[in-house]
Amino acid sequence: MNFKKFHSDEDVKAFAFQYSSLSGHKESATVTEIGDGNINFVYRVADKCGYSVIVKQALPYVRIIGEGWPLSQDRIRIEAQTLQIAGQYCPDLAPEVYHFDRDLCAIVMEDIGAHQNLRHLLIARENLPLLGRHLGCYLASTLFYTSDFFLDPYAKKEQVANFINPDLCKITEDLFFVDPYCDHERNSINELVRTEAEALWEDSVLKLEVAKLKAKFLSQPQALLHGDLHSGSVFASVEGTKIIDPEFAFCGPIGFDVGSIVGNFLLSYAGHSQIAAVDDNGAYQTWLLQVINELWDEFETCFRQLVLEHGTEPSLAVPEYIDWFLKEIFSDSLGFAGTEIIRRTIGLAHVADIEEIHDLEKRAEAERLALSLGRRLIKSRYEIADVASIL
Ligand code: SR1
Ligand code: MG
Repeated sequence: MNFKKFHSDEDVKAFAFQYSSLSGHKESATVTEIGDGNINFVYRVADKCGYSVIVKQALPYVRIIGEGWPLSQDRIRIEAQTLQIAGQYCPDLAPEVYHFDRDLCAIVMEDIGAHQNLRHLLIARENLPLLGRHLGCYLASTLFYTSDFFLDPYAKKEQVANFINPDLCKITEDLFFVDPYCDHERNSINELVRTEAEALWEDSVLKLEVAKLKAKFLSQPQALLHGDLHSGSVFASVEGTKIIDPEFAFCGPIGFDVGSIVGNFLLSYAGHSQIAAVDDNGAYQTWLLQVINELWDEFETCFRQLVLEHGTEPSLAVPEYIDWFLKEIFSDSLGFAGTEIIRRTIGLAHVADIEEIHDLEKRAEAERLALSLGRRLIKSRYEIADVASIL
């Protein structure tokens, strides 16, 4: 394979110093590889004054697998441009991109070091008072401003073309909608829940609903999605929230982004159902549900307001249409949340919220809850009228 790779810390430093405000001698700067994701290489470069930036490089394969799983490097261009669009509409909620280099397939961006990985925060039962509202606001803004409600029809079609992302979409198409519904070799199934997994493979009503959701994913370019909005793509603190890592971005169904993150809160809920070390009488689980409630409420209110105040397409700004549209998005979100929950429980990529339960029987209980929640969300998504009904 012919590609450019940072071969040493010196290469990473040179790139970071050239395209950021790092100062002082390069020699005294430090480079730490901090990537814990599946796909890319991520470094923090810090100068002597304590200022730091993040460098991310995409190689033409999946990091954790190697050259045996090739992947288009165009994903990093897609990530840089998606971050820039998010930065335009919600500057406080996305890291700033300082430079994107097509040749090196690398980005230099703001270090959001004061924030921590949301998945770890949820496992540690941290309360984040602004989280739900921030996520709802991010979703409403990024999805409204990249949809037909706002963009001129020519610009919208250009956007669809610019964010064609076949390799990354194919990962989602397989891992979300195919593997968990059959005995696929990529699946990773706790033997204690094999019977429950097999029950899903036999459930033809469920498979029909999953097919409908997949068809939406394949053919409904409603807006530019983040495309992989799980709790590892969110960094948070008590004061702030940053959404990172949109390399799976493409124009798709809005409910996919909303549902992915809602699914992750419910996975955390399932995990906490079995962690008895801290007996809080379910208070943390109640907080997780409250976050989902706030997220949806903020998303709905904000999206509606954006359509009414900034919508450019009069035929879509009809109040009854907006009501209908948001109802559809709600049902889609529940369905996609269900697919995220199921694929993270018996598919390839599991989540620490459940995987870190060391007692195998307890882990299996959490997995059973996740599978039944996921199944119910997918099958009953049109009967669930509002967030209160899920809660
Ligand atoms: C091989 S990629 C597995 C998962 O990691 C990414 O973050 C996406 O969620 C993908 O499905
Ligand atoms: Mg990622």
